[in-house]
Amino acid sequence: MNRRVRDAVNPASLGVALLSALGAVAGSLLAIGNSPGFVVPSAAAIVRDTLPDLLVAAGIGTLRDLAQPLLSLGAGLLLLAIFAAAAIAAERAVDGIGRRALVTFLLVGAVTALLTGNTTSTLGAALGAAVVVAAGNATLGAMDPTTDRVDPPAGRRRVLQAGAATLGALVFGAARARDPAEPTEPPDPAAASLLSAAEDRSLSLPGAEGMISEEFYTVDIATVDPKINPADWQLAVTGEVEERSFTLSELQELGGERRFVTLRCVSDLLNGEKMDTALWDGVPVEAVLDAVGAPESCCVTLHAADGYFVSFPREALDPGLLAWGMNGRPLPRGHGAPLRTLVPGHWGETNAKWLTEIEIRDEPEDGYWEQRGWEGTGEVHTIAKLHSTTADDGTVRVGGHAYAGTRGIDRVEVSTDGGDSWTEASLSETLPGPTPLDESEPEPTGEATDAWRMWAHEYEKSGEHEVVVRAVDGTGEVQPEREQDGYPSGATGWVSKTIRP
Ligand SMILES: Nc1nc2c(c(=O)[nH]1)N[C@H]1C(S)=C(S)[C@@H](COP(=O)(O)O)O[C@H]1N2
Ligand SMILES: [Mo]
Repeated sequence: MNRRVRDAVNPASLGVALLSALGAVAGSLLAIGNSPGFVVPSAAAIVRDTLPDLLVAAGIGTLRDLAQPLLSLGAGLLLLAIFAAAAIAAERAVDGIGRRALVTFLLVGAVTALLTGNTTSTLGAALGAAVVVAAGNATLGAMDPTTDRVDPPAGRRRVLQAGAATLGALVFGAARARDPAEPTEPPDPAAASLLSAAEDRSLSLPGAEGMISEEFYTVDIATVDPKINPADWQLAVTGEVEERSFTLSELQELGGERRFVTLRCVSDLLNGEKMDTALWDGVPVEAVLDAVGAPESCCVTLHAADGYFVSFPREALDPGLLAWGMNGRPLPRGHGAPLRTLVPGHWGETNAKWLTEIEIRDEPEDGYWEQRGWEGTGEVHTIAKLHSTTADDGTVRVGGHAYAGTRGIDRVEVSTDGGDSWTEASLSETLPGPTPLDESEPEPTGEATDAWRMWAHEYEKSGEHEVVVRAVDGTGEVQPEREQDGYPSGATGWVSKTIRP
């Protein structure tokens, strides 16, 4: 072929290159599914970890729930550019279908291998790109070798053929990415009876969930959640201890416990929605640490399969639970399957999901978020949220949830005049305390010590007015009034709302 044809990056070449880049992404998805080995989340994780820490913290702070989709989009576009450049390089370097496809295969494969470290994903991406390049070059022979420009019909045909191949890869890739729905077998009967006890204690508040969250929030650094086969998984206890690993069934043999526990993210807005409650099945941390004879230590670092790690005082972890079940069913992938940590009374970030290692330490260190300026390993602040307001014929009813970690909620106070006078709200009963897992007729001991309560207050008022709400914790301490943003150590202040009945 004439050299000038080869050197020009004409629209057809560019089109085929972009399509083959899409083919690479689709091929990786087809090969490995929407798991961390997929090339897009791998690239997103690298971008995230390359960005300066403070930028990540600030980004999460201002973009909130958009931060991760934007990161994935940016990483995806970057990848398309790199893969397209590989296809263009192949086209300029060599002639012929087979050789162009092979060079594309090698270049795209090398990039994907570097990014993902995953053979299956690499083969998928390389094949996806190569097949599209082959399709896009299949009509080259029909081009007139005596002219020195690309024949437009041939160019269009190239793009069409490449497009057909890409479409195929995309359709199959997308089908592969669809997660099989989590199993929805009925919950374990003993758990079901506890859940219905919790339901009975819920106050019926329009706009607010009951005592058990139907939609439990998720927060994590993983653009795509780890997908762990429990059979291939072990929990290692390491550090200042006789090191040892446990399979899931070994942990389950140490004895199980079922607890109602509330989690709240340190990044939750004052009246936000990142606070939820579930019934969790697991083994008390102490049973595991006793089994390895862990000596006393100041600190622990928890490590997880998504590269997350968090470090905090040992005394916070000891009363915790390592959970494999949620609401009477296996722990969902999004909440950390096969095993997650539940740390009583501390911010959400200490509750490592996809837990792989408990490191017993003699020295404190910074975890993933602390390296990025957050101070989210301590005890939760006391909070009363206002999520439900109903007004009917001059009768107003307000309500929501209140949580103070292991300090418990003593009472919730409501002001309907902007904070001048206060009345005590009615409170839901506390949730039942822990039960042994092997009991079919659970007899809870006492009450849940790390779970929220619901509050409600009804009053008569017609004009516009300001409702303010504050909780008092079990030690008698009033929820702090001083207003503070979530970053770096959790939002504070009193929730208030203007009501026009
Ligand atoms: N492995 C892992 N565990 C993690 C995180 C994470 O990014 N990776 N995020 C933490 C944060 S910040 C919070 S608030 C809780 C949220 O738990 P949930 O997603 O089950 O609600 O998980 C914690 N555990
Ligand atoms: Mo969090």
